[in-house]
Amino acid sequence: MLKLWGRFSSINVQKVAWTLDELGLAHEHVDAGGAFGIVDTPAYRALNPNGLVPVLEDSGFVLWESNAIVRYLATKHAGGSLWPSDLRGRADADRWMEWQSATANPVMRDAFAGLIRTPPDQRDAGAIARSAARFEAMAAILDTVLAETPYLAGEAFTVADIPAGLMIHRWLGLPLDRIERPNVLAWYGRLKARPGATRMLSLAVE
Ligand SMILES: N[C@@H](CCC(=O)N[C@@H](CS)C(=O)NCC(=O)O)C(=O)O
Repeated sequence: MLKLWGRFSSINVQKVAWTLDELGLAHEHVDAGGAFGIVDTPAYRALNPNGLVPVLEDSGFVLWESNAIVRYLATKHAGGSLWPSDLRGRADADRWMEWQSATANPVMRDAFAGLIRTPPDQRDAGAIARSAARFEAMAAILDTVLAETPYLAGEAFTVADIPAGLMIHRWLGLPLDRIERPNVLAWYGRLKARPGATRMLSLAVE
């Protein structure tokens, strides 16, 4: 039986939940992290010594690191489609997952944390504005790629689209002015139309 640990306000937990939904995999879910706590208990630390979410359990096999979990699930249950089987297609999809977590998402962090998780009187307007301005360059990269292909790694939906799709969902939910990105918006519309995306792409940005 699959068991997912982690609060849905975490984009890293959302990646795993969307993948589970996409693959139609029944699973147990336990809210953990943030206000839910749990992550500092010895039992949780035995699962993930980092005390972070998400964690996936698969019949005794324990895995943390959201991208690794997504790749594990996609390989086990959708090898060849969500996780392409040809080397270059797979590397292309993998690249977008790493780009989202290592390059693009950190750029948005100050805008997100400032606007969503910080009381108005404690916000650093300069840091929010700088972060939002820098993220426009990330959105522009997506818009350029998506002018050429309907999905990030080509003609078909793959694991590449999940982290970046969630990041854009978050970006579109921030109360700020954005440069219009028609190709990003069209792609986001395609993602939202997927039954597997409904639950995670309907979440409020919090
Ligand atoms: N690289 C890790 C990062 C995990 C991470 O930083 N998780 C955050 C939420 S996004 C967390 O657990 N924060 C502490 C908490 O929620 O209590 C991954 O992708 O799984």
